[in-house]
Amino acid sequence: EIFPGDAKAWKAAIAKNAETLKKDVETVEAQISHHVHTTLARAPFNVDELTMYQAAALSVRDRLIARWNETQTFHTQQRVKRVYYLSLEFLMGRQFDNAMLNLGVKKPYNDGLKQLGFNLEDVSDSERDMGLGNGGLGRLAACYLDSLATLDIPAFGYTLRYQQGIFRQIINSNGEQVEVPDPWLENTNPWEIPRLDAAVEIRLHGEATRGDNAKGAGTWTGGLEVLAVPYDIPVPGFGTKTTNNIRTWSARGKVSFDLAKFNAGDYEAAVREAEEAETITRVLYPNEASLRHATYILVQVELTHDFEQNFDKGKALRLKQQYLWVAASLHDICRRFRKLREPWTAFPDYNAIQLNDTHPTLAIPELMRILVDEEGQPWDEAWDIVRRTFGYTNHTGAALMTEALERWAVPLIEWLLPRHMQIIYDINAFFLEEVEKKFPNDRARLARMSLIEEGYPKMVRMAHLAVIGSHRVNGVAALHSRLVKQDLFPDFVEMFGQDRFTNVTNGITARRWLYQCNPQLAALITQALGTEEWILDLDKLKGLEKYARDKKFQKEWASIKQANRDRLCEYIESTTDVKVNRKALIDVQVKRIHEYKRQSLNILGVIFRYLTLKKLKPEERKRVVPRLSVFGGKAAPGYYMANINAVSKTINADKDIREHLSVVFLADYSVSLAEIIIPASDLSEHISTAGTEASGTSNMKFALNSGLLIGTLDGANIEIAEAIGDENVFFFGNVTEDVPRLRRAHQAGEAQYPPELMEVVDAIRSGMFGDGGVFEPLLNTIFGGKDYYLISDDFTSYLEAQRMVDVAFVDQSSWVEKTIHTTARMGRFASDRAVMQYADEIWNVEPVKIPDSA
Ligand code: B1N
Repeated sequence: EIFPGDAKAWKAAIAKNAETLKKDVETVEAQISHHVHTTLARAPFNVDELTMYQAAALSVRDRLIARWNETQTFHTQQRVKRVYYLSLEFLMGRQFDNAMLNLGVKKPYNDGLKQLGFNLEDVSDSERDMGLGNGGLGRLAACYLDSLATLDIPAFGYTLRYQQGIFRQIINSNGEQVEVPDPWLENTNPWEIPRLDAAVEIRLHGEATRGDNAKGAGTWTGGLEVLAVPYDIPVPGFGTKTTNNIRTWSARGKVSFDLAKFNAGDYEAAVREAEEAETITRVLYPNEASLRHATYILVQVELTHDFEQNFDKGKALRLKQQYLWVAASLHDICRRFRKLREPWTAFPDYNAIQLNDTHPTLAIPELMRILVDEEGQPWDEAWDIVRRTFGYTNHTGAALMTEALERWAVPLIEWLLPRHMQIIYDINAFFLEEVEKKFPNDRARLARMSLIEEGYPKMVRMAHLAVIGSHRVNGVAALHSRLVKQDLFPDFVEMFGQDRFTNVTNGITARRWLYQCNPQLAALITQALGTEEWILDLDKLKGLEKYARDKKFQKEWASIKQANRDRLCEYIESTTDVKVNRKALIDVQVKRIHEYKRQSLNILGVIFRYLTLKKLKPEERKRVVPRLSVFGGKAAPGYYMANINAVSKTINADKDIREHLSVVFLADYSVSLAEIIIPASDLSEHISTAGTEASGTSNMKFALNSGLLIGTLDGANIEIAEAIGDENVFFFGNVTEDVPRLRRAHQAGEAQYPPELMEVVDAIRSGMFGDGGVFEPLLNTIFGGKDYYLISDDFTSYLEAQRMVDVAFVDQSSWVEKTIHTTARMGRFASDRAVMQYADEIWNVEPVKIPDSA
């Protein structure tokens, strides 16, 4: 037994306490009122919805923690192998509704709150999104954590606890984006448990030495020590006891913990140092592209060792973030491993670490440093342990690759992490020896494969380090994984063989993205299938196929879509000044705003539709399917996007057209806004230039919620169409293989611009949408002699695909049939499937059921 003191007393106390976790309404009410009165110190007359949310959330948290404790205790006792998912972003959204559903307590909370005079939905609306991510990559991490817990796989997520998550987006009166800070921690966060006692010391800068032989132990001393403080977020599985953990690290100055060193003279310097440390986790980087650009600023500065002066500060801070996170996480993992008292060669039998893109690649030299310098392991054995431990997922769209791959300046790494730079050089030297052995006298190949890119300054290619330090590299959709091998790492495929590279197509959790966000549709599905099993086995949706042509079922299906549409329209009317036609086809494009995703193609298409409608007589217009175009998404700060709002302003103000076409831009797209938009969509746009969107995951969410897709042959669109049938997807545009030829044609000045596009451009230039200047940046990307993303090449086929949508929508019964088939065939895009594939093919881990008695 593991209890201190009297085990019998402990067990009785635990049993007594367990009564406070019972699921009946009375217990729930008692627990809520306990938190209102005690934890939050409020009297009943002084209770508002926010207080009620906090109290209810804290009582749900109590339930989570109880399960979390049982899970962690059992995992430790059973010495299980754990998965560690290292992701710089976890875009969790709201937790309250999700936690209640996964725990199976939504009904008593609903009833309990009602009896206490509150409405569950209004109370839920007080929760702020946990916005610790930018977009697809961060949300994927959140879906995977949900699946890992649901599948009973022991797992930890590791990330940073940013004080400011992704910025809040406001649209000003010029239609431009204004970024304002996201104060998500302002009301305190009931979902996290601070572990102030478990802080980890992290060294930065300092001096390093190499060992006395090429593979010997080195040292790293001096420099600055900062603290990483863990805050844990429990992640409950659906319908299972397993409750995994996301450990988020918060940077702190060390001085405030070390008063002895604190003499009066040093006070200000000490405070400044603490400030500097805390800056590390102050804010989430809102995009990668601006960082890439910053890489080149260094080329122009004179190189001295005073990097705080000369190096781009933002850039250095990002590297500090990456290192603090990786070092704290590995420290944690190694501490847990040491308790097992196993030899280090057994490390990969207990730990699988997944690198979510190259952001955590410093984990590779850091684990080498721990093994060789601190644990005295021989270099070659350490390298073998490292490779067996890590897996690397690449998320980079192929056509962007060369510029989008992460690289760090050697002088910057030398300045911040001198020992790691030595280790990287040594890894590189031994690696290039191997390459030379296998491909003798091939200098060009050595230069291509080297971890170091020559230049001024030299750069470390993080993707190469991630590839050689992992036993498996995967892309995130079939097409993307093929391009990763062909275009990105062909030399590494030759070196290590095909088997080192694989595909795991992304997936989404049906708990959040159907069961939670679309309760009416979920209820109809359960009723039709006679069971809720589909929530855990999404392939069961296949059973809906037999109702696809059933008129009564179609009617119920369509009326749920209408209810979801109404809800979105109410949201639009309450947050914008646009009045919308409730019968309009809702055509949505919501995702990060980025040139390669081509919101521009969509908006130019909207203008073409407008011009076409203007040419029709009123009675002819009535025969055209009415449309509501919805846009949403955050842009990188400084990226110009006001043109969407300029178009919407003109169109929505046109009384003749209003009923047939309206355009809205919804500000501040987020996970919780997605939960309103996605169930309401009839059509969604996934229209990136072929070969640029690694996968996309919102395409899966829309299809699962019975929306049809218009898209290019890119990312996961291809596999979705394979699953649900080509006849149910509106494909258009050039394919990946065409892209290089078309780009060359633009560069050679041989490209043709279609007349429909010229008509749209003429309308813009006429001032129809206000000052044409708003559109100049957009038009320059198309006509400036490159059209890199091939807007002009895909425009005609895009319009044709949109015409097909109109034709299909007119026949409502056949449209609804398509949407039923779509939902029914989406099973393979469950994150449960994706996670099982990682577990079998990359991590080699097994589910561990937490027993009831644990
Ligand atoms: O990852 C998603 C994919 O579905 C998307 O297609 C892909 O664009 C996205 C640096 C990224 N790739 N790279 C990033 C995010 C933040 C950052 O700082 C890169 N995100 C993606 C999931 O696989």
